Amino acid sequence: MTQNPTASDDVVPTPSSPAPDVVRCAYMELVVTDLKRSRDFYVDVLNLVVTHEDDTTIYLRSMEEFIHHNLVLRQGEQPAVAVFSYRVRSPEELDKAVAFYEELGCPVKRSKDGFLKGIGEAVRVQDPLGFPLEFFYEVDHVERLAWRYDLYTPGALVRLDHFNQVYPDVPKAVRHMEDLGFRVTEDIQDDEGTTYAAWMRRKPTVHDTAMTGGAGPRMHHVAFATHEKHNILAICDKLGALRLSDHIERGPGRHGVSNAFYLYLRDPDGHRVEIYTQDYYTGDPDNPVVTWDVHDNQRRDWWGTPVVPSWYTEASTVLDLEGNPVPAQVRTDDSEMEVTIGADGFSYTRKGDEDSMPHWKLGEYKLGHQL
Ligand code: XXG
Ligand code: FE2
Ligand code: CA
Repeated sequence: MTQNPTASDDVVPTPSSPAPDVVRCAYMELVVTDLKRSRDFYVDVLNLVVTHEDDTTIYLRSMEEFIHHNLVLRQGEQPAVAVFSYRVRSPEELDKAVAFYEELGCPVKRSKDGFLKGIGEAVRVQDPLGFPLEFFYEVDHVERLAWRYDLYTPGALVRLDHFNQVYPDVPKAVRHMEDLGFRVTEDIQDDEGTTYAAWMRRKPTVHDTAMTGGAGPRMHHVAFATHEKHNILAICDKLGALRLSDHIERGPGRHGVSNAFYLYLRDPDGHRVEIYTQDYYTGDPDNPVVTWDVHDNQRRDWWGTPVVPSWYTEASTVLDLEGNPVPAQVRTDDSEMEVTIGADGFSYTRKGDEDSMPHWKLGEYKLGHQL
């Protein structure tokens, strides 16, 4: 890892070219090291639907998706993320994407036939933060399985909900994503003005992507939505029944941020997948931003359940447009884990009563910290 020069005075310039009109996060392309094992996890355990597969690549979708895929698994040597892909509002938006990123001096590739099966003309860039992004409009439509209750399983995944990215300088990343047309819905800060994480949207939910402070650029997780909380519990029960409970990293629980019910899993390569349900509508132009205090012990879990250290520290490598790993820069601002867990940090349940954390819960934090 290289050292991040200065976290705060480093700003990505705002391009004079208009940003492409992004509709929503559409799919992620994951590099996996054992395609068969990953297929077992995503198809046999999580019941994603196979749109197409060959010896090297599996194209998957959730039950309510009508575009060709919302997750791609590609066989490779090292686990990584090849692309975070966004759908744009019209084919013309691709010209805007090219101009926007070329003005920023970013690597840009455009393909008339698309980079992957099922996707038409597309633009891929390595954005100024180092993340590989794709923009496309044209896409094959496939059967939307929303009415196929004969195929539904108790833990059915219905939509791709969001991405989550790790980056050392969250304000820099947020400012750049705002230039791309994203709006902040929630964030986590402290009284000194340090930002630890931020959630940003294009579609009218809490987010299409979020920035989590940490060594990056890396991919924190990809999240699929279920209809109901009980679907998430069914996934936990199934993992237990299959003696695969070690794939559960955090949860189930209720988030403070986003108000959603959640579960985090790790796939066979360690890629983190969140199962998520019931956040709220954010589409009004004056949707209020919710800012959480980093010391509020209910911000990341509404029930105050401690966040496991791996959730803060581990994330997936991202690739540049040539397929090479992008080196991660360390965060120089305070780390959220350090300011909230253990001897130097603190969390409160009731503000003004900062010593209120019961001793057994503090013990749990410290134990977690040492692991
Ligand atoms: O989607 C999310 C998350 O980014 O995965 C994490 C919503 C909320 C949270 S948090 O852990 O901050 O409650
Ligand atoms: Fe998430
Ligand atoms: Ca809710």
